[in-house]
Amino acid sequence: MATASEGHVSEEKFCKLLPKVELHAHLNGSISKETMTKLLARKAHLPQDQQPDTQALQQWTDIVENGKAVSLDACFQMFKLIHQIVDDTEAVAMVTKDVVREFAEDGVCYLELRSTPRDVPQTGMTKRSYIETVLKAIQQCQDEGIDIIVRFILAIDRRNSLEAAEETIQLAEDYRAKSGGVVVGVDLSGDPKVGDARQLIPLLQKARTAGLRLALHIAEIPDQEAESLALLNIPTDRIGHGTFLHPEVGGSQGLVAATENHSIPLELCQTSNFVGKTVASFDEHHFKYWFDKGHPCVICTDDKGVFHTTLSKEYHLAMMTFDLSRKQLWQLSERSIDFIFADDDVKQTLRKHWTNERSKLQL
Ligand code: 6MZ
Repeated sequence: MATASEGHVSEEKFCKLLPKVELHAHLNGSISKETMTKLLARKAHLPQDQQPDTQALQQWTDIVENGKAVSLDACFQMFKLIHQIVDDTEAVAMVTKDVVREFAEDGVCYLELRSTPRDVPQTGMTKRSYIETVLKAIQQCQDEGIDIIVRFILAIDRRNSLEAAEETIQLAEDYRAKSGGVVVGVDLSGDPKVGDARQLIPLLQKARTAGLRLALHIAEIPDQEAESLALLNIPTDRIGHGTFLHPEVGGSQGLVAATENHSIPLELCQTSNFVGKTVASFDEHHFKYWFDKGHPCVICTDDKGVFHTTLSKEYHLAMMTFDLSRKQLWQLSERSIDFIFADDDVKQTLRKHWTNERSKLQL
């Protein structure tokens, strides 16, 4: 795990040295520029009409690097493009190892990666080989001494069928046992404009009863009151985004009450929401609403590659936007340990590490 050095350091450096927990990171959204270059090189031999749209990738990168907002629809176009490039187990292995290493280099001590298992018949990749490749890559990172604890969440894409969701949950149950607890839960994500997640509720309840934890995207866009309420009341174990839960942005007191009654932590991704244009400016981010209430908030990246961010940058952004002290950032990162899906032994290990690091940061 990253070790803090002593002395007076800049706020940026402090955020990097701060031991951190990342709970909302989509594998294929987290691909760095360096890894993307390697992935594109693997496709260079293809005939022109089968080449990935590098121009679209470049345009996106230019816009996001300049700090501009785009749209949520454009984000989903990017994922489509990335999936065309990450289409075999060799690519999945490379991506997983690079992403884990990069989070570790950013001072992340515990990472929950989530990803949607995919079949690609042309390359022979199956959902099972996809999952096994990710698990093997995580193990290899550990064998190589990369100092980070990693857990894996299988994602359901809301675009896909009920049968596909059922299969993912079955796979999660299966690999939870086979992986010795590395697979910890199920995510529900994908384009929030597509489908109605209420049809998935019996399946999600069954998954939870089987011991899987739920990290569900809820209220990422406005006007989803009934769906959001139903997902909150399963209850979900964590909320992805929750941008439109509170009344000030068109949510409702009922949604806030459900979130508070079940004490459900929110995974908050500032840059993602700004670039996706679901929040108009950083200071209007719903972090403030929930943080001011003292409600559990976890700062996360969402898609560090697509949104050109890091977890350190997200902490720094919160610090600057909401005028948080170093001590408050510390408390945010330390409290995040309470909301991880790994077992109590891992929580104890992390808490000890935080205690050891604290004095080095002069807090
Ligand atoms: C909803 C998102 C997302 O699964 O192939 N994903 N779903 N909202 C978001 N906010 C921007 N960002 C990423 O990673 C890419 C997939 O994660 C989900 C989408 O389903 C996307 O296709 P994996 O590793």
